[in-house]
Amino acid sequence: MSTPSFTKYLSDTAKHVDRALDGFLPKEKIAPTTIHKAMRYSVFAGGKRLRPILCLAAAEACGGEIERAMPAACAVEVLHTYSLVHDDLPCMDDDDLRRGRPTCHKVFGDGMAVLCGDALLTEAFLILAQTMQTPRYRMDAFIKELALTSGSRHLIGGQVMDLEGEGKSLTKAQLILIHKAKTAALLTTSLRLGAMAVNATPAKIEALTTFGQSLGLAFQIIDDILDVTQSTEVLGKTAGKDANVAKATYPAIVGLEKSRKEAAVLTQKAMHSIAVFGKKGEHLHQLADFLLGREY
Ligand code: GRG
Repeated sequence: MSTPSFTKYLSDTAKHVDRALDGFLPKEKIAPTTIHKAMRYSVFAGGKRLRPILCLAAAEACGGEIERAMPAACAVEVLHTYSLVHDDLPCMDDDDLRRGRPTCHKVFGDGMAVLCGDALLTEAFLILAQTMQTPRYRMDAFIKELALTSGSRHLIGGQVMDLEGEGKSLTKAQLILIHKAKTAALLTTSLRLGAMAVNATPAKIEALTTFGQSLGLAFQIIDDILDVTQSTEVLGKTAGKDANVAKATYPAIVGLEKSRKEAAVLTQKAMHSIAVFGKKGEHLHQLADFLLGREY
């Protein structure tokens, strides 16, 4: 259950991230203006800012100053936005609605949306490169962390498996592999980068990695459930999409009830792995609880 103070924490942190994103991203008036308008249109479309919040909460759990993790927090959100812009293209998931607004290609055209995604991906690394190095983690460690997660081994690899799996009946194990690559990897990296930015010990990074992997899978199972149980208006993206394109989902493979139970078990597992942070990990703990109960 989300308390009023946690709801305020979420909205204050999202606003804090938005101000930082505004500072990092090229202004609309910079030429060529269309691409910068498209980038800002997509980034400021009203996402939950889950990845940056995880990044900042991880820095806090490790006892660090959250401002140190802000470039990493903005970098993961910008990279996430690129993946959404490209995923919505007609040659991918072909969607008209994202974050409650017409998708980038609907407003700016397909060509500009491809370039917008490319520019956001590149911009994410430019933003990440503004992180202050720490005694344990030099700049190459930050860059490698994000590059490994966003490349063909994880994010893009997950999309490849997803595309190739369309219309086929996948096993639960195959679906878990896709969910881990497409979703859990970037959530985990968000946490790891936040911890690295405040010079966390390898043991703390390990605990956050376990947390992210379980939380990420739970998050995607909930996403699959919401796709069948919620309306387009509430989700801000087209509901029932997965079933329409015969995509393998958790509810389709194991049923709704079992999906809910598995998400709850994974969330418990995630919470258990951050017990080592004690009171400092409270926001991470509340986030896991909030994500399990989310309705959009
Ligand atoms: C590189 C094209 C390309 C794809 C990579 C990440 C991805 C694979 C595709 C994006 C679409 C998708 C269904 C991703 C799964 C993760 C997920 C549920 C994303 C939505 O995240 P939220 O709910 O979105 O945090 P907001 O809009 O709130 O930020």
